[in-house]
Amino acid sequence: SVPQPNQTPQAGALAEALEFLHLYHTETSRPGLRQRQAEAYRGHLPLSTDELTFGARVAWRNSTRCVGRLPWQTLRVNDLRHVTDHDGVFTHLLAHLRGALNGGRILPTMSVFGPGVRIHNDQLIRYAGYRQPDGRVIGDPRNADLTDHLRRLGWAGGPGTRFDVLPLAIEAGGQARLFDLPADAAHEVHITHPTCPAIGELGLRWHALPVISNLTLEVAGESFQVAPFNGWYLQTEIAARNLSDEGRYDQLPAVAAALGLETTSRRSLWVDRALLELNVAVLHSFDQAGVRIADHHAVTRQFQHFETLEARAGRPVQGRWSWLVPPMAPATTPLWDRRYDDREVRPNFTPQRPAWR
Ligand code: NRG
Repeated sequence: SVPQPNQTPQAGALAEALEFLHLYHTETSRPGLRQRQAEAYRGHLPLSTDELTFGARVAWRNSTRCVGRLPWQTLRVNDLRHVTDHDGVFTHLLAHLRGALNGGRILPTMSVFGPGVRIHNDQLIRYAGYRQPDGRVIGDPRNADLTDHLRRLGWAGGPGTRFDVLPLAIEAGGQARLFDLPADAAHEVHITHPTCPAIGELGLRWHALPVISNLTLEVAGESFQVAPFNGWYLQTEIAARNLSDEGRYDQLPAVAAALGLETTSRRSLWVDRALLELNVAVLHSFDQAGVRIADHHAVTRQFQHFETLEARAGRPVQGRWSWLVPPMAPATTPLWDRRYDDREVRPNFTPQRPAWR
């Protein structure tokens, strides 16, 4: 039986460990629950690789903000808890990036590193945002603070384009070092449109892999601060937000001009037309490049299927509606009329404060 958690953090961690072991042994039908729980009571619970892998997959399954949870059981986990030095971490991150890209047939992957390591970048692949004297930013304004930070760490800066890939700042033993990503590890897709060449001439691009590196993996009362993971993009993330938001690349006016739209009044819906064609362009470009990407119609239907499978397994699904519903044509997707319980359950991912703030 599971003890009542009391107020101390250790007791909370113990209760979480016991609960996790129960979940793991129930869902996987592996023997040995009693023995593992006894070990947890004695305060000695290094998770096995199999337990860690299961915990990471369930953390994905429990991610209330993720609409792409259907393939949660396919997550590959690299157990690198023994890796705690700069060069070792970088070498394994390169292997992660290349293995996860898999020639475009992206494989959901996580790499879990050992204690004392931090990655200062919030995603492994990020574009620089260079602040100009007049306050404008060349590149991705979202990464302007990170870019300033990397400069303070000694980065000389890139060529100064809108799409300069930032180096990684890897911290180990309290010391941060910078590592440049080779082009093949930061694979990119050039954005073209199937029928409007002028959109292709805007010089837009995006990287193939979203590798989130600022969430702590919480499993069995343990916190893994460096557990970068990726799935594949949903086109709205790139086309309806990163390239479109006024505080990001702000490309809708340029796309509208490429389309030859009259932009004097928003009432002409030029914003919507440009947004739609940019979404078409991103899907087209990733498809042409052979890089896996989801679209909001398919992924929301897959999410419904995930809900059906979870109900069949007797498990409730938690979700945050505002994150699950896409920022394109939301009412045309099956999630529009739904309501979700937004409770956070463990195992899960928790946001962390940047190591450098
Ligand atoms: N919107 C962010 C990425 C967030 C996570 N999205 C994923 N995750 N698809 C962006 O860079 O646009 N994933 O693990 O696949």
